[in-house]
Amino acid sequence: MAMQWIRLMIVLAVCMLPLSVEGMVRHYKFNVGQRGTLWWHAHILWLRATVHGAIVILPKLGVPYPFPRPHMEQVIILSEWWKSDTEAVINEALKSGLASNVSDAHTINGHPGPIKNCASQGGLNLQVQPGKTYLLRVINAALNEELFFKVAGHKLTVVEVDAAYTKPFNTDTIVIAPGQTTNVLLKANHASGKYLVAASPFMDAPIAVDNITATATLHYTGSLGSTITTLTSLPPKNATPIATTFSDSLRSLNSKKYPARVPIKVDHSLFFTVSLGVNPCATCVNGSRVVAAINNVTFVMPKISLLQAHFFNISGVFTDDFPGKPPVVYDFTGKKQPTNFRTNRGTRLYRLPYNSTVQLVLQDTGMLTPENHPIHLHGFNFFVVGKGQGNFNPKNDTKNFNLIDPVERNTVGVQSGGWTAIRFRADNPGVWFMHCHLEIHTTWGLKMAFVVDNGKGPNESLLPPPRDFPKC
Ligand SMILES: *[C@@H]1O[C@H](CO)[C@@H](O)[C@H](O)[C@H]1NC(C)=O
Ligand SMILES: *[C@@H]1O[C@H](CO)[C@@H](O)[C@H](O)[C@H]1NC(C)=O
Ligand SMILES: *[C@@H]1O[C@H](CO)[C@@H](O)[C@H](O)[C@H]1NC(C)=O
Ligand SMILES: *[C@@H]1O[C@H](CO)[C@@H](O)[C@H](O)[C@H]1NC(C)=O
Ligand SMILES: *[C@@H]1O[C@H](CO)[C@@H](O)[C@H](O)[C@H]1NC(C)=O
Ligand SMILES: *[C@@H]1O[C@H](CO)[C@@H](O)[C@H](O)[C@H]1NC(C)=O
Ligand SMILES: *[C@@H]1O[C@H](CO)[C@@H](O)[C@H](O)[C@H]1NC(C)=O
Ligand SMILES: *[C@@H]1O[C@H](CO)[C@@H](O)[C@H](O)[C@H]1NC(C)=O
Ligand SMILES: [Cu+2]
Repeated sequence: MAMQWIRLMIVLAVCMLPLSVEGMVRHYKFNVGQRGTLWWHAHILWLRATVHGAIVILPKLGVPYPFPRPHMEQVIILSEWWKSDTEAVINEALKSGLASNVSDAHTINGHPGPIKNCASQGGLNLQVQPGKTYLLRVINAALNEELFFKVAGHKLTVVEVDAAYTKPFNTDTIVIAPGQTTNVLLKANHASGKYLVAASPFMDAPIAVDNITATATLHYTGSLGSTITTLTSLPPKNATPIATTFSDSLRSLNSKKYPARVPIKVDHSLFFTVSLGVNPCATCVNGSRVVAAINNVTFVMPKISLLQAHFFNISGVFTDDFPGKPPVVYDFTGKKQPTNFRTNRGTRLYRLPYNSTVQLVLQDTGMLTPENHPIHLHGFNFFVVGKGQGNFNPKNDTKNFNLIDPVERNTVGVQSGGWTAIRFRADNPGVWFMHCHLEIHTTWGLKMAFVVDNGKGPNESLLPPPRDFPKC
């Protein structure tokens, strides 16, 4: 619960930086209810391009991993290199109403690896010993790009995503969206040598991406030669089958010790379309601007925080009438899209009673273009109970939901021209954003929030803000 105010304080601290807080130190206290790899990042403007880092939460002392203990662990943060100030990039895009520029390179732990027109010789050089197993904690911190991640000559065993254990499975390639984390075991099963590590973009819509592959090295101790084993192939950027196979392989561990507590009874059954759109804009290049929306609502950021408005009962900041269904039903993923791409603008939230259960079907549409959207929910983990191509069919698709061992996570890709169904229990009171983790889409309004009411007594209620909470 305290997490709510912590997030808000970080946001406020960042928004006040240019004014007066330079040099100020804040201390945050919170209980950690999870373990695994998570990350922290700025949530206003495009500051998270550089304001981010890993949070590694180890199991309780004496509690082993549910997989063989790795010899060593390594955090791997995938991100982007921008020659321009990212604020200039998004401001330029908002002024023109068009898509933003893409980054200039990708990075692995801050380095792109040797690329054209870049003097950087440094880069991650992961030292390994033959026969040993390593745990890589991979985080995608990029603003706008989903990534493939591979290591030449080695299989990766996925054991955890978004700080939830998975049934282990082997893969050549992991697919990771902004916001997601993936822990993999890597067995150093060669005697010697150097092997290429690579991160390259995944985009299966006709949308520009930064197509520069970031590289690093896996280096067997004592291998002196300069030859490096490269990858025989990198996935093409539109390698949908690789992405689908990867996401279809993910399952909760669902062991006795780590059960998957999937809500079986659903209190709120919601259906949200996830779309791009176009609204008029007199000063924009085309007389219009590209926007994005959930159920045709382009989210408008309020002037004061939603959590403050909720806690202090400040009226006029938001309404709690977010539509639980699309206002117009059509063939969402069909060729024939509405000719009118306009959206409504609003600061509308969906209200949930404490401890109620939610089933949410996220449906991509073909407005402007179908596209993969990594949707992130704050405040809760959810279970991905189903997914598919085309339009969600309640009769046929619900029957095939996995309610036994669906993957548990906090960010899930809604595939291009398809749907994804998630379930969660609203047992964390407060106001919680749900948004596309592609920063450009969030900026365009692809977000909404749930307001979760208090339950009974202090344990089920939102904590008050700390006394020294800065007032904006
Ligand atoms: C975006 O890209 C265009 C074309 O390369 C360039 O002219 C412009 O300066 C870039 N904008 C920013 C903010 O870097
Ligand atoms: C990468 O993108 C640039 C600019 O969009 C394009 O000119 C180039 O051909 C692309 N390269 C590859 C390997 O796809
Ligand atoms: C908007 O303007 C850009 C750049 O001038 C152009 O490429 C694009 O086709 C235009 N889009 C629409 C919907 O008019
Ligand atoms: C806000 O309204 C609720 C419900 O009426 C009330 O219980 C609560 O005390 C109010 N909070 C504040 C800070 O006024
Ligand atoms: C979305 O809302 C706009 C503005 O009210 C309307 O013109 C448009 O038809 C709506 N589109 C859909 C798909 O609901
Ligand atoms: C939430 O609901 C579940 C299922 O109805 C129940 O078992 C659990 O005790 C409830 N939790 C709280 C904190 O009320
Ligand atoms: C649903 O399933 C039934 C029977 O399995 C099948 O006849 C029907 O075509 C399916 N409908 C859709 C929309 O897929
Ligand atoms: C609140 O939680 C604490 C710690 O979990 C527990 O000791 C206490 O009994 C709970 N109080 C109520 C009213 O449930
Ligand atoms: Cu998106």
